[in-house]
Amino acid sequence: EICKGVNGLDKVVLREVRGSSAEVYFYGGHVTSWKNDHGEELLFLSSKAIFKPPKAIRGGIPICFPQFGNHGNLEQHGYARNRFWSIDKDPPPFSTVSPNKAYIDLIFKPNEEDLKIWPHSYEFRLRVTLGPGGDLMLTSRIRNTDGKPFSFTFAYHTYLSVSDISEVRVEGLETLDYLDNLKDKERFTEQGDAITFESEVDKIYLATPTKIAVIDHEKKRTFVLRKDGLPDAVVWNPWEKKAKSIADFGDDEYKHMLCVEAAAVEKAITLKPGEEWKGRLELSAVPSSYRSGQ
Ligand code: TA6
Repeated sequence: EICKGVNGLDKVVLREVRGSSAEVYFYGGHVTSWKNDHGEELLFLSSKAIFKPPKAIRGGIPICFPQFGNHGNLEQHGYARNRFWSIDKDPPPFSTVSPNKAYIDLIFKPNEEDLKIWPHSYEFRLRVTLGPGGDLMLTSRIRNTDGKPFSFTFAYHTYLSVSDISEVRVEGLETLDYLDNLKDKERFTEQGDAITFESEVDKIYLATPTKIAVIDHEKKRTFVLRKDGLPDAVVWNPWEKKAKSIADFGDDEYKHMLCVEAAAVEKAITLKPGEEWKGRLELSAVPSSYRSGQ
């Protein structure tokens, strides 16, 4: 249902019969909550998140579009997360939704101000779906409604909630190449076993598999990210010093979050007039008996 969220900003609450839920703010098309059927919050949201446009909400799943990062002429991560979206009343047929799922269709189109900073017109449709088992799915469809081609980079900047970052392991990115954002985007190759965390990490993994597992040892919980149309994956934890320098990040909150972001960064996506791109992210949280190899 549609209701008032923080600071009176409108949000949509999706509920699923077995008790799982999700919340999406019209501001930014921003998922800020995803709870399992025990009511446990699975996404990280900073206690200092500022729900006040034009500042992006710190946590949940910010949408980075039309640019990921700051290597372009736009502000960091583009502007889709800093705009108000609306309900998409006549979405083109989606092939992927069965009736027993709770979902909302949002749409964003640039206004003349937006066109001044990024001179391309498009329609960005976002469907957020809560599946029968409590899985959370985000499907973005971006159509070029301009007279000329354009290119963009993209990320679902997902903040996962973890009990203790030093007890978290990521499987699925072993041996892959990555660009290290902390070393001027220099290219390296990841070592051969699961990734663990003991300091700041800001890496853009390239040509990643469709499935990535994030294992929270303490909670005996594994997040499984499945993605489509998004070849890269960004892994970010600011650690203590960087977190302290971010105003809307609580001092020790870095211990309880990990960003694993399904993204298209290394190679920008180009759309010809009339063409549409689709980028899907599916999140599930399963008991840790799960092995990513399955
Ligand atoms: O996704 C990692 C990253 O690019 C980091 O470099 C850090 O800047 C993070 O995004 C947060 O960016 P934001 O603009 O949301 O503060």
